Amino acid sequence: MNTAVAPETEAPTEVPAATPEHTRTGMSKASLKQAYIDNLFYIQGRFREVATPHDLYMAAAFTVRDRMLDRWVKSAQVYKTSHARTVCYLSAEYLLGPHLANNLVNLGISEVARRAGEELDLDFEAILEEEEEPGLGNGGLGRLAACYMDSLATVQIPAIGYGIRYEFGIFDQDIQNGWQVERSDTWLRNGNPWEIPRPKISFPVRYGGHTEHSRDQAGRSRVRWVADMVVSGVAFDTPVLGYGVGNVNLLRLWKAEAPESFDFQVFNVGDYYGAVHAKIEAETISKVLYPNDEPEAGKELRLKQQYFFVSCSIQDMIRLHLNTVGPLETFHEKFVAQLNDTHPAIAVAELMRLLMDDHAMPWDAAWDITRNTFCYTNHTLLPEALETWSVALFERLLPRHLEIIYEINRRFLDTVRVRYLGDEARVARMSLIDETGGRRIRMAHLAVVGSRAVNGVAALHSELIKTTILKDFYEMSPERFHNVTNGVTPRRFIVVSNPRLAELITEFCGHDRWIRDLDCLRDLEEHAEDPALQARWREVKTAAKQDLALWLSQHGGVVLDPQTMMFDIQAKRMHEYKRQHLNVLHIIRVYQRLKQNPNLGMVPRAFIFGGKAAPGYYMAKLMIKLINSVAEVINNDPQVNGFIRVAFMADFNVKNGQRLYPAADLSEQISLAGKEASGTGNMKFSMNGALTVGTLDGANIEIRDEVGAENFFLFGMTAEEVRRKQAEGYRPWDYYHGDDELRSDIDLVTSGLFSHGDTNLFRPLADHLINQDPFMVLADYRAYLNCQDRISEVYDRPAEWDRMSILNVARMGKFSSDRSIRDYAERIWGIEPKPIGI
Ligand code: F58
Repeated sequence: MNTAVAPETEAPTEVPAATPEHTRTGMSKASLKQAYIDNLFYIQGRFREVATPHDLYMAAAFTVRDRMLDRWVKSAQVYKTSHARTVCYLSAEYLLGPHLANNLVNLGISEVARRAGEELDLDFEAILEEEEEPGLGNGGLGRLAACYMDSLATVQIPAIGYGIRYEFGIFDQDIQNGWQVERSDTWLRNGNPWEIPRPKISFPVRYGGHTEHSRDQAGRSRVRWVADMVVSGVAFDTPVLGYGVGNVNLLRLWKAEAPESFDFQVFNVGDYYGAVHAKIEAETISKVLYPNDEPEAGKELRLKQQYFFVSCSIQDMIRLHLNTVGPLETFHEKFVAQLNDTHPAIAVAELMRLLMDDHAMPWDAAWDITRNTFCYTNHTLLPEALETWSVALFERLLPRHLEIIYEINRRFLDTVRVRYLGDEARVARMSLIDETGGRRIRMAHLAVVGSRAVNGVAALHSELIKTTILKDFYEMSPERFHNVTNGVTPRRFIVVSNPRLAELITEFCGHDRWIRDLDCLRDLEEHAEDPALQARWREVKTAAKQDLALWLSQHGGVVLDPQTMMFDIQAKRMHEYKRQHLNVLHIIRVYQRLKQNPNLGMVPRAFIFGGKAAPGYYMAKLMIKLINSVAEVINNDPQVNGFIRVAFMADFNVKNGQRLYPAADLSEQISLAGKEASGTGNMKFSMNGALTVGTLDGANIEIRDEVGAENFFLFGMTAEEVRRKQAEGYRPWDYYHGDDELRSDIDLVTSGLFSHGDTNLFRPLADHLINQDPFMVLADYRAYLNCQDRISEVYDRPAEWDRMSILNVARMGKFSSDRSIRDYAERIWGIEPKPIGI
């Protein structure tokens, strides 16, 4: 059954509806106008003349939300009555980005809404700009969850995304004197029109205390957990509409509150401050997102957050199941729960606890259900990013879960012993408890043992998992290991962020099917050498560069020339493994070449960076300072600034990313091979016609396979070469001493040129490179430079560049998150689409 709507070009037009439309659901221009005026008046309580920009935005948001609600209710009804198997995506992070433009696209009413806005004399762009984005994530992992929510709805898979409604999302980044300064993100300050609070959907979540073991009348062992703290998790629901379909899924985020009764109890005995304190302590749990891109070792609040949202979510799933399908014995037939990294891995113990302690199920039955419910996605190989929690903290916070984990471990290790007789070293390696040093719980092991399937996020990553961090588990049950290469949603990352490109693609493909079937972009291939398309392609790119240049000049003051300059962009979290400093060394080399030969005749380049550093990550913050310091010198040096300029875009988030991707000529994906699990920025840039300079890391490998090696600028060591070099003993100082240009570039960093004479400021960075260089910047430096020279040569041949750019876009079908979700649905979840018509 094809339930997709007609393409947007055929979407409701200005033809008056035959029967009068409802102002809350009608899609005609007249209905939208009336709805907007009504919402401004009846919801915001304003008439046009006194409305603030925020009022104007809220009225638009409610107008759009109304149009999603009937589809939402219909979806919920169909899912419920058909007992549809449902995916529950458990993720501590959702980096959603602004909703309004995206929902307009998915409803198919962007154009008609724009025209309605014009007739109401509204500044459509200003309204879109007004939206505060929910930044409930750190980076790739959180953004992936958001892309997957869009695709789940679009490919019509019944799904619930569960997470935390952080009051403060990822910090806003300011740049002051070249340094990152963090400001708290107050995204809820003016209200959030997209969410619906559900005060009646609330669950108690307990912490601390002790357990009591007994036997019931039938002689079965029973456990009672007597906790010493309880908070309530309250549901806040956001509808997630698929593109061109009637399916609306649910994003359910939990807010922590003090349970009312608890409050009064304390108050009644006269301890007013105690009651207030308890309330604050409870509400702290969903207060703030941890802004780190590695796990926060030992932070009690972080573990409380994880358990908080997991417990609410599993209780909610049990409630839904008991309300619809019935006995808990079939729980795993109704639900599959995907663990987005180990942050929700405590769910394994929580489901066991609820089934056994609250629903009196015996261990084996409970384990069978649990093991068949969960699937686990790993997102990192970095050893320091593998989450562990001290047994002592667990014992204090979650004593019952610790008992369950011990029992899971005891039973699991017995099977290991039987399988590998006498191999106690293997038993120790596979244990859920790390006994080396202080005793710690290995959350990845808990996730693997408690799951039916395990997957990595790109082909290389999934292979490396099997040979490194989860080798023993792979050897024991290879059939449970999978790969699902990440993807990104083309709705947000092409249609919303690059409407000119979207229009051009539609024109040359002759259809807009590509928006929901990205493989259709292949239809562009035959036009790759067509001068007509190439000319238009270049116009679109230049226009996007103009937009970005204008924005940057207004926010930070750097002036870039979009006509002559290649826009060379690296935008992602600041991290040594991502090697922003390798990029900086190239800039310094070009700078030195220009200083030595001002008549070099090079391709002018704008080097643009964006990315946040974890607030406590000193080296990453120093890299930001270095970029800004190099920018200051170069941008103010008239001898070179006609050829090169450097810009750091402050506050790289989803909204700002949407300004960058369309404007890039060159996308920097230069992590050390074997370190970036997948990367998804690489896909967003390439989808927007940027060519990639990249290593054979993460999904870069698959991008190169798809677009063709001749359309990708490859450099650097392979993961295997990296491994070998590390095994041989890597000596960065050999590179430093063996390459005059490299030495001179690093020496310039510490010369004081970029630090007003201070030769110490960047010393830690340079010393670290020369002495340790854990991410082998020096080993890849020369290859990177040579590759950059080739890139400049090709950029000088516009027809060739344009052809490569068109082919990149044409061959990006694989990297739609729709494909990823279909992979999960078919190969891991065993779920069929449940189409809902419009
Ligand atoms: C990222 N991980 C990977 N973690 O680094 C990236 O290669 C991959 O494309 C992406 O996941 C999606 O699979 C990532 O973003 C985090 O941000 C965590 C936040 C919480 C603490 C641990 C890291």
